[in-house]
Amino acid sequence: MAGIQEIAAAVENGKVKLIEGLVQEALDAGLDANVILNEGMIDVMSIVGAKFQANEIFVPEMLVAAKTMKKGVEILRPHLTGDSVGKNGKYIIGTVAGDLHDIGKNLVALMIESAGFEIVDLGVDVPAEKFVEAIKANPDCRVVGASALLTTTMEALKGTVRAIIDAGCKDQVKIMVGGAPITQEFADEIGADAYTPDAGSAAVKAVELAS
Ligand code: B1M
Repeated sequence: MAGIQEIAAAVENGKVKLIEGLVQEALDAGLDANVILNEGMIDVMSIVGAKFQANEIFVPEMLVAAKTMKKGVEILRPHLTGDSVGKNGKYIIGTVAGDLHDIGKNLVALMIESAGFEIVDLGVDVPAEKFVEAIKANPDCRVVGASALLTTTMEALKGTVRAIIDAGCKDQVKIMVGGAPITQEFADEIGADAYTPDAGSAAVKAVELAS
């Protein structure tokens, strides 16, 4: 039976071909999907990041670990989402301009979907104007989320919030921000309505802001 440690090792070492089978085996054996996600995948990405910072691995290894995690999350997806999709309206989400990281953004989207939202995912490297266009094209959307993973893209996050405010969209939507370098202080400084540190708390906050 595949346990958390095998899954964690597969993600860390980028075993893309093995991950789906390992995750399925763990689920079949009764392991909780949230435990697999948190301990077998999210925690491992911190280890991968630390190894990258220490020059023990490089971008290709980081990329293949990310790909492996994404494949694993797809197997977990049906076990993490509920069946109430859309009851809280739409939620627009994207990673800001210049930033290609999407694992965290995708997890936030997954949790928010499971909290009853229909997700409009703009993807990665999203210019501020695209957020504004999407908000205007979806008048039934009441919450928008923007993610930034690099200290260098925190400015783009600031620009995104500014663009949404300047376009007069604040009567329609509340703005949520997040990502590893983001803090409550920064969120307040740039005029966002909410900051949450992780996907679970983002889903709780989204429901609160939509109601
Ligand atoms: Co990059 N990378 N990366 N990377 N990468 C980091 C972020 C880094 C911390 C690694 C390190 O040095 N330790 C570092 C940033 C340093 C800094 O800015 N201070 C870094 C760097 C430097 C880079 C490059 C510049 C490397 C290079 O090319 N020399 C480059 C930049 C590319 C670009 O974006 N322009 C780069 C590239 C990449 C890959 C493409 C190889 C790959 C991304 C693949 C992908 O996402 N599809 C990658 C990866 C995998 C990482 C690490 C290892 C893992 C990121 C991750 O997925 N974490 C990362 C190290 C780390 O995070 N420790 C690192 C797991 C994920 C679940 O967590 O994304 O934080 P996270 O999301 C969390 C919360 O932040 C929060 O909830 C999520 C789930 O709980 N959250 C929100 C996120 N968005 C939210 C939105 C919300 C609310 C909460 O509301 C809307």
